[in-house]
Parts: sequence; C-alpha cells; structure tokens
Amino acid sequence: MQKELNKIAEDTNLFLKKFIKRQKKTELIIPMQYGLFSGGKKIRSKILIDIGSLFNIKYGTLITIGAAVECIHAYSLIHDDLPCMDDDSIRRGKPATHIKFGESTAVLAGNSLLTMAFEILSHKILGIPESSKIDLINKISKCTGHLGVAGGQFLDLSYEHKKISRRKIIEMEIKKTGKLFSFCCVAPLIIKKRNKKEIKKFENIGADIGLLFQVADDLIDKRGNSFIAGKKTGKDKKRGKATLISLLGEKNTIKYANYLILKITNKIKNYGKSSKNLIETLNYILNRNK
Ligand code: GRG
Repeated sequence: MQKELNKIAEDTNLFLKKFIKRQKKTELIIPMQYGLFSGGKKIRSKILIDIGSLFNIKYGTLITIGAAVECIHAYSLIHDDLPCMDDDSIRRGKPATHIKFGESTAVLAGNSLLTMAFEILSHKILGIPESSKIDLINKISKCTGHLGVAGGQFLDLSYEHKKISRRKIIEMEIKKTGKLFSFCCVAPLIIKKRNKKEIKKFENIGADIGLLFQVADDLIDKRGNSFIAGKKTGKDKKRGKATLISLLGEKNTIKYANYLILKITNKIKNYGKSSKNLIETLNYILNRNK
C-alpha cells in the first residue's frame, strides 16, 4: 500500500510541478508550493484511482483529477491551521504555512490553490469531453462550498465546548471530511455518465469513507504520537471538539469504523475483483498512524 501511495504522490506532484511551471511566476507560488509539496499521503487520489479502476478510467486522467483534489485539500489544511480556525503551528512535521510565510500570505496561497483546482479541471489536458468537465466542476464546487467542506468546518468550529448529538457530529464530519471523498468516488461515474441512482450510491460510499477517515484522525489525536503524526496530538480534548470518540468512547467508535468498512465492502463487492484495492485502502485508512 505504501509503495502505491508513494507512486501516486510522485505522479501527482510531477503533474502539479509541470502545471505550475507553465504559469507566470508570482511571489505566491512559493507558499502555494510549500502547502502542496510538504508531504501528504495522497489518500484522496488513491480512492479516486481505486474507484476509477472499477470503471476503466485512464490512470493519467485520474492523476489529473486527483491533482485538482489535492490542491483543494492542501488549501483546506493551510486555512485549517490558521489562528482563526484550528490554530495549529505544525503540519506534516513542518511549520504550518502561516507560521512560515505569515497569515495574509497563507490565506492568499490557500485561495490560489482553490482556484488552481478549477483551472486544472477545466484545462484541455484532462482529456475528457467538455460536458464531463463541467459536471466535474459543478460537483467539486458543491462538495467544497457551504454545503460541503467549508460548511462542515463552520459546524466543527461552532460545536466546540458543546454537547452535540451523534447525528449532528456525523453530519458535520460528512461535510468537513466526507464531501471531498464523495467527489473522488463519483468523479469516475460522472465521466462515464452513469445514472443518478448509481452516482448517489457512490456519493454515500464517499461519505462513509470520510467518516472512517475522520474516526482514524480522531484516534490519532487521542492516542497517536505527534512526531509520527507530523502534527500536535491531544488537541481535540483541549479545544472541546465534538467527535464520535468524545461521545461514544474509543471502543464503540472502533466498532462503528469496522461497521463502516463492512457497509462499503458490501456495496462494492459486485464491481469485480479490482474492488479489493478499495477494501485494502479502507483498512489502511483505519489503521494508519499519520
Ligand atoms: C472549502 C476546502 C475548503 C476549506 C475551507 C479550513 C476549512 C474550510 C476546512 C478544513 C477541512 C479539514 C482540514 C478537514 C479535516 C480533514 C482531515 C482529517 C485532514 C487530514 O488529511 P490527511 O491526513 O492529510 O489526508 P495529509 O497530510 O496526509 O495530506
């Protein structure tokens, strides 16, 4: 699994470096590159490739779409670390972007990475029909805006130090973390112009992957090693974050995570033997330590 992730990271970074090289240089490029190339598992791209292989989408096309997703992901991490958000100084084992370059530069580098994602998806190098590009851009916009990642982050911040129900925590985590995974799960179906019902099914799979990912992230925060994780741990309790672990306890949350893996497995097992790649990725997500 690590070897595959390294290969995806290498190919994605190569694509992004070439893409950026073609552009006119500005001073914002340096902090943008810092946020993009400071590491990162590229797990969202891996999910995209796992699902894309079920629908026979070319690897190069998936790497390009994944690069756009990684731009949005890097942007969300830069902004997440800002003092007005989760106020973190270390990310991926290095000073957070605002620590290295200052707050205003970090905000603008983040904004520029967001728009670069749309630039990549609308570019001719994507190699898919224009109508599919529009559908992809429409979907990723919905997944990242107030109905998705930004909306989820708003809920996450507003739930601090409050008693929040399981239903509301799940809704918040699906938006904050799940929506970008949902995009990765439906992008191949959008390209193949599959029907709405099947797209909805894969959107829900993405939401469950997001929940699983967030449970693992919360476990790392609770019991992980900050050196290995590359970020401060033990922060959720201090900030009074509403998490499934704080509500259900560690044991029940791990049970819930295994239930999510089973639920996703049952939904994808009829898609041929490549579906085992996705199941392997899900187990990696739950058992990761960074
Ligand atoms: C609209 C995209 C967008 C952002 C603005 C700041 C913000 C609103 C949202 C924050 C969303 C966020 C950081 C959710 C947490 C998701 C999460 C657990 C991220 C860690 O992902 P990894 O472990 O990171 O894949 P690496 O470093 O491996 O890339």
